[in-house]
Amino acid sequence: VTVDLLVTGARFADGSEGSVAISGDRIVSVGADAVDAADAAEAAEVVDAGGRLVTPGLVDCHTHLVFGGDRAAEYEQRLAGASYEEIARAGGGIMSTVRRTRAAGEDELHDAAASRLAALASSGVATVEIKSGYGLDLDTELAMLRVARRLQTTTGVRVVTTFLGAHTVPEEWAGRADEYIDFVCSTVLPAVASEGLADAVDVFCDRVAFTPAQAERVLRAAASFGLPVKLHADQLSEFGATALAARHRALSADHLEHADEAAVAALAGAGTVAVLLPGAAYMLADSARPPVAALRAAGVPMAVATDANPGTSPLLSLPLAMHMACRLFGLTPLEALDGATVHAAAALGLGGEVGVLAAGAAADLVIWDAASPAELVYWLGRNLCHAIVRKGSVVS
Ligand code: DI6
Ligand code: FE
Repeated sequence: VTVDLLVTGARFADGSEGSVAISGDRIVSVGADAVDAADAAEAAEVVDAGGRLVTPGLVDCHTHLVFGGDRAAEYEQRLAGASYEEIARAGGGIMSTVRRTRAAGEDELHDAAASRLAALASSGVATVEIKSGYGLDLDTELAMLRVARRLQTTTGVRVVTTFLGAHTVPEEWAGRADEYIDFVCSTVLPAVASEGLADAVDVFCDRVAFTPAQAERVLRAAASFGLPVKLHADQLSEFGATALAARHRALSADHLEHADEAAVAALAGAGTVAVLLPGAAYMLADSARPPVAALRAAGVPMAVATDANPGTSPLLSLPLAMHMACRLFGLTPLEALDGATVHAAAALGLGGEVGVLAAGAAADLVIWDAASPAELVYWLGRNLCHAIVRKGSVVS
């Protein structure tokens, strides 16, 4: 094979050393004997990592990056003691972002999201999932997903899209949640599916949003279009959502601050990834914690994501989310790194394609100004990316 890019002097997360050989946009070999001397001599470009930690490009498997406006004023109210749920019930919260998103043009949505995505990418993210859910009408939900798709072309970050039409009951459907679910299932989702705008479908299943019965209707509709599902599950209260995700063999069940042990066992049996979102627990100053010890004991893969959104997690650094997953939720540094790479890829149905350093995988990697996963999650608010390779090219 022709080696287009050879990264030498790499230290891997397990402490071993070696190189990564890349041909085109694919990794061709990894490790101590990544390439034979002849191929290495002919490599078009060689980058010496100098003993630095080299990991797969990070995968942020849960974000809401496309939205209008921001919620800094609400955050100020929360700092003064108002609760997230009080603000939401008074017409703020998700609905206030919905109003701003509906009022914004597609270009405006794109430009604001592109700047946030640039920040996330500079933190080491090569693959990002982006949800809709701030449109909650046909036109704006489609617009959000089109913007998300366009971001892949304009930023070079791989984008996976998720339809979250069931994020909250919009004000024009107040008191008619079941009818709104009908509309999502029979009008919006079919349009999303026929335009190929979503790679998966998600529902916010919690006491401020939709019941398990309502969520289940959306999950069934998604399955009828062949789309995989995931759930915002048991974030604010134990609501049966984690168990529902397992029953539907969801790709992931996300949040889980209030998930119980029986639900954890169900996740293990279903092969569903638990996505931990410490940024939201931090911003909400919520003391509830996902059942990490039970997840670990049951062998449920744990991903870590930013949940980047204007209300509960305006977090644009995945390494900072990894730091929080360790400090707040008790993950080990290696678990946090696996959570932002291999398990995050699985949560998107992209296992083997991204989030791993292995022959055949996408040639996305990060060279860190750190020697170990521990050092990566130790620094706070310092960008440790030394170099980023995406699709086989050094981008910074
Ligand atoms: N859970 C969350 O943390 C976000 N969405 C969700 O379903 C919050 C979204 C927001 O407040 O804008
Ligand atoms: Fe979320």
